Amino acid sequence: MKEYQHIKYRRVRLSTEAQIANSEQFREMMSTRRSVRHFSRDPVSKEVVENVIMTAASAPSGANKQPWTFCAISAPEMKKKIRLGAEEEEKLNYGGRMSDSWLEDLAPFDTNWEKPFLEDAPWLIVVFKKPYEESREGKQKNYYVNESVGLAVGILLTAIHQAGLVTLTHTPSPMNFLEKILHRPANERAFLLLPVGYPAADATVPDLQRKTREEVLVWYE
Ligand code: IYR
Repeated sequence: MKEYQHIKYRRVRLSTEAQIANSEQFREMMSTRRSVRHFSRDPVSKEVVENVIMTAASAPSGANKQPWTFCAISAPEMKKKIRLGAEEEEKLNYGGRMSDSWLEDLAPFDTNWEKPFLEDAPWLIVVFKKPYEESREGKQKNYYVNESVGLAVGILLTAIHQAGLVTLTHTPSPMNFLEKILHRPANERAFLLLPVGYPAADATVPDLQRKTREEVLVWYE
């Protein structure tokens, strides 16, 4: 068995007061995150997009395989293709592929098959998962792929919000049209599509409530 080196890891220890202050401030900041479906066409710097993606790519993953690829798209003709591909699927979803109870659950969000945000947002980030790696030795399976890529996307949402931007976790279904449009290799499967930008001047969000502490948190002290 090959020998692997470990390196020292240290963090500055914060006082309890500083931990409370930091976590409160971060909680407050994150409490203003909302999924947004109405985007401004104002541009967003490529540097910001690179920073939020590389922050996402710092996520932990099964056996550190980092089984993800992030495609960042600003080319208008590509965004148009993606919009048309998504709308084609969504027409079928809203036209009968989704159950009545599903459509009822979606009613508060006022969604339909039309996805103008896929052209309005200055950037689309398409996240791909890699169930396996392909090398000369053959296929090597990755581990906990959905969990790993889900963690990376959680960090991506956080980084986008912290940068003062908005996004939407959009899952046109099925999503395989994205693999074709973006010419992804055989070992990549579309995981999530995120428009990124500023909210439109007249953007609204549904009046939803987050679950309370009593509903989501159980202590065992
Ligand atoms: N994919 C469709 C429907 C949809 C499904 C869920 I679950 C949502 O939370 C929101 C929408 C669409 O994007 O409209």
